[in-house]
Amino acid sequence: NAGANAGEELDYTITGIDAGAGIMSAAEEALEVYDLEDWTVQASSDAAMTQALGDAYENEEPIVVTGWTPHWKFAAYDLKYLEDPEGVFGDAEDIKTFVREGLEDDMPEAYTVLENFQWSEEDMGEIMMDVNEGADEREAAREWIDNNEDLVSEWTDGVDSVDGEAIELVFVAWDSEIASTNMIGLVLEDIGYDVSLTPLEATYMFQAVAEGEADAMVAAWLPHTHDHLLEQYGDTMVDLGVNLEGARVGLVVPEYMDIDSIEDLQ
Ligand code: PBE
Repeated sequence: NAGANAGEELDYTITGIDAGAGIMSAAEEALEVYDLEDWTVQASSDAAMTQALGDAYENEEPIVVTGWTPHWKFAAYDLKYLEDPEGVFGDAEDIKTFVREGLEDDMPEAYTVLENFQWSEEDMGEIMMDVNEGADEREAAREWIDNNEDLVSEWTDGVDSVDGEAIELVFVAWDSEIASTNMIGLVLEDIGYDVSLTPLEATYMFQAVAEGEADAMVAAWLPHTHDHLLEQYGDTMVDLGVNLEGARVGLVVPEYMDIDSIEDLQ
């Protein structure tokens, strides 16, 4: 009967991730919208959240986490999104690519690759799953590239090689973004760039690109999750479009819990 008294059993705690993630502010908003004033969203990290989820799952204990797709946790465990009748977490999300102003002139080859970059949830999932099973991030990305030469060559088609120019990609250490950023970083490396990958908090990721301190990011979740960051920084970034369609965020619980909706947490 896991879930009927989920609140008490869980100490009215939702297991969250890094405080700067958009899903954390959405979860706080959900507590207000659904009158869950007894509940708190506990900040931690993607790694700590999935650890807590795995531990609870093994013991069939209740747990509510801030969850999103694509993410390997849905392949590893039977999970469900809690229904969100008030639409606090928005509908489908896209993951988008943004680059700094001037990149097109300074590094047209990288600009073209980043503009062309688009893959699917399954693609990203393959890298994430390998990393979750213990593979090194870079090696998992390399293997995916080797297995998907046709798709990758669509992104690099007609792009000239470069001679060791430095390019910096910023990201947040969410499992989804570790996968995408390592992968596209390697593609840029393969055409000759000297690539650095810098993990930051979400706000600083946007800020770095907006202020031209970093060159690009492939980690903007829109139209909902990062809308506040886009509003703040969007005017001085170049939007290179969607790199992954059909992402989603929400509150996620194991299938074995008896609740189906955020309203059931009341
Ligand atoms: N996420 C994964 C991010 C976007 C990517 C859902 C944790 C966020 O909430 O900001």
